[in-house]
Amino acid sequence: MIVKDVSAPTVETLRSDILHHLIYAMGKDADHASVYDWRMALSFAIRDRIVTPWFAATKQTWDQGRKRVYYLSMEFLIGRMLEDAAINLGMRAVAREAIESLGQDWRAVVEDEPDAALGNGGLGRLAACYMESMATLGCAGYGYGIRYEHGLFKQGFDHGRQVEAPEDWLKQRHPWEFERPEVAYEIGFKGGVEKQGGKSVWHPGETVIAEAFDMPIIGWQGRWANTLRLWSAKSTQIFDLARFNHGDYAAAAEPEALARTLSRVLYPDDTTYQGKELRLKQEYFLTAAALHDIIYRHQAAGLSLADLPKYVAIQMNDTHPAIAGPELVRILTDLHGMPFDQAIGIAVETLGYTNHTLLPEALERWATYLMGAVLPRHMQIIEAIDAWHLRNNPSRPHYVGIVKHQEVRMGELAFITSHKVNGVSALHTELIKQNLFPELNKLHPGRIVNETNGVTPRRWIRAANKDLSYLISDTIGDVWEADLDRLGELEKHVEDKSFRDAFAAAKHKNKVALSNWIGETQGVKVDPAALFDVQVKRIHEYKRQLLNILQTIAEWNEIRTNPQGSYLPRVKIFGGKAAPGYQAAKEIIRLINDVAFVINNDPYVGDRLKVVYPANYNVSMAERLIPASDLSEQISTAGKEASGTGNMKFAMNGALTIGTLDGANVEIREQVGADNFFLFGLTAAEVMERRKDPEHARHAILASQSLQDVLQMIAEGRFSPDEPTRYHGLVHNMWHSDYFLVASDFDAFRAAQAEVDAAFGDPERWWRMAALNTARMGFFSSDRAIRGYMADIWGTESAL
Ligand code: 26R
Repeated sequence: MIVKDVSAPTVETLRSDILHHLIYAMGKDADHASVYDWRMALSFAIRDRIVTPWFAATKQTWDQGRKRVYYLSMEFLIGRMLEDAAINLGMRAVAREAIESLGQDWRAVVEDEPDAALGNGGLGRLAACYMESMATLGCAGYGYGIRYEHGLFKQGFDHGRQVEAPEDWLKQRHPWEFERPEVAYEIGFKGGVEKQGGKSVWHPGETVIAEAFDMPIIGWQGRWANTLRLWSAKSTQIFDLARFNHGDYAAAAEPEALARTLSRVLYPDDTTYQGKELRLKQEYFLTAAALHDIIYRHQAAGLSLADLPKYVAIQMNDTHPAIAGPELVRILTDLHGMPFDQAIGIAVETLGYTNHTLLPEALERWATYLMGAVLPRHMQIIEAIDAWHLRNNPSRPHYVGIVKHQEVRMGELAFITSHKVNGVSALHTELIKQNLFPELNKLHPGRIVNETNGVTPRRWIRAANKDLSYLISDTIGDVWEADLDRLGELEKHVEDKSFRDAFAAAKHKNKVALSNWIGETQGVKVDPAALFDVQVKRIHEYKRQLLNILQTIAEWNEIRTNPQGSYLPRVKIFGGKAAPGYQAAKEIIRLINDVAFVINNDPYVGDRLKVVYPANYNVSMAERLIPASDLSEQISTAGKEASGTGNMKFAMNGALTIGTLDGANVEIREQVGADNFFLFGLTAAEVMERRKDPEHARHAILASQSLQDVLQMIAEGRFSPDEPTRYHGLVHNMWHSDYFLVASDFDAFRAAQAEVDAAFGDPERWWRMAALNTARMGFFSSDRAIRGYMADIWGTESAL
């Protein structure tokens, strides 16, 4: 077991460390330091305490010849690091006291840190939770990603419309990374392939350098730490001096600028994939740099390449790094002379593939001409893998290979080059088997496994919800952070009124804080006693924010037509970004903002209904909203949401879910109990059935007077008086297409919302339900998920 160096420092030591870094790293004295300077000094003081366990963990991994896990992901949506690091090191209280003793405000310092937003949504945030859990569990591993200069765009609203601005997290120093200029690999693109005496030699036409930046990821209580290694692109050719001397300064800098575009921006598109050469290059850039690094390390340890699967497990986070299969085969055959059959065997044993989506438009496919142009040798190898697979497996009637209709299908490629393929919730895994890869599943029974997603309780309960954390620790002691099943011990306290009161009080405190923030930043006054009904996630038609806002309009109508009725006050909170090119999603954003304006300014309504949509939802905003939520909206069309992870964060923090039988909602409902979950809507099977009726939308609308009224109002321009036709397209689509079955689920959704009202109106009942949600969510810790990966896919054991 590792020696830990995390006995929290005293306030005095930390204080003097902060001052030391302020002076010697920031070059400031206390009288002239800005919040930024203080944040840096504090971050360095905390970082110093990560380094020892980090070195120790790395050394132990090598000394013991441990198998290592490499998690390849185009996205890591980390958010802020300072407070999380302090918490995992057990020194948040000390850090806070130290910085306050220096006259600084803790929250101001913490919130000065920009989010590391190197991801779009679920997939990227999952990767961040998994890195933290691997470090907590002592699973020796590395994350590999891209050090994007600009993370996910910043969202603003202009008259309700989304506007995008570039994100700039590296404008200031990033204290959590270590640049490793000595770790640099040359990555090739394009060019041609030459046959030399039976051997293939790729001569790239372009090359760039991948340079490593390392971030230590510290686990709970500092017992283990891993590395997140992010690659930054640099030009092989620094500078064209000849051109410079001729006075052509722009041209002289061109090679550098071109190379750098590779790690310039994160693709902000998590829906449709448009065949972008740059995206393919980014994917190869990440994958090739990672594989070079892995192989280098393996060989430097004196190990044979034939033994790679004994020491290395590589996980592909969706198909984005799926070029890993062909690249590994290329390295083993072309560069190391291994026979093809042995090389592909090693690749399959080493690789695993996690699928995160069934949406056809999000499944990557590359035109063979593009793949052939950008990666000519890989294109040949892909064809060889396709032929090898066909040779070794009986052909099946509906078999789909890797290359079809002049496209390379990355899902099939990833499947065929992996020993395990996993879905991210029980339902999703079933649908992968039945609908996505039915034939491959029959050829390779047992290859598809399920690993239901999880989230880290350190960030999502302990850091984000201090009051709930203290209540939990006071009630059951404090080992739950590393053993979330222990939350189950809360159950016996749920019948205790004083416990429920304390639970409600913690929630109320968070709601007061959120109300203040909404007042200050959104200019909307909300009542903390109201029901906080929250839907935060990427804006997508399948996630059905439209259903939610239509229901909001229906409630508003109800209040207006029957103003004497008694209504429980509600605050509808929305948050999320749309992909910049996704017009339908952007229209939904605008509608929500238009509706919010009308309702919030309606004097009849007063406190009974408010709609708020703070711009630029990100990890930090999630940490603010989720602990203050009463109701979690998880209302996707059944069969579309692979898992969801926000759904887990809400329920852990004592919000009740209103949701469909989709993704992990199914398992959440099983865990918390059907009585403590507001279920509505068609099932995945019913959705498929319903779509067979080409007029399902019209039929559903005609059956619902309230939906007809709502659509009529939108069509008449009640929410867009300056442009009454604004939503004609949207309303038309509701009547004539409605692919995501908003109309079909509308009445059921309203009925479920009425049940929510009834439950919230009975505080005894509500707080019992809410507390039971927290008590029964232990299963959804990312520690459980990572243990599953270690046992079922990676074949590794904890070093702790
Ligand atoms: C551009 C393109 C190739 C692309 C498509 C889709 C890029 C990124 C995505 C993101 C998808 C795969 C994603 O984030 N999926 C989400 O993964 C979460 C973690 O498993 C799930 O919880 C969530 O249901 C799923 O939508």
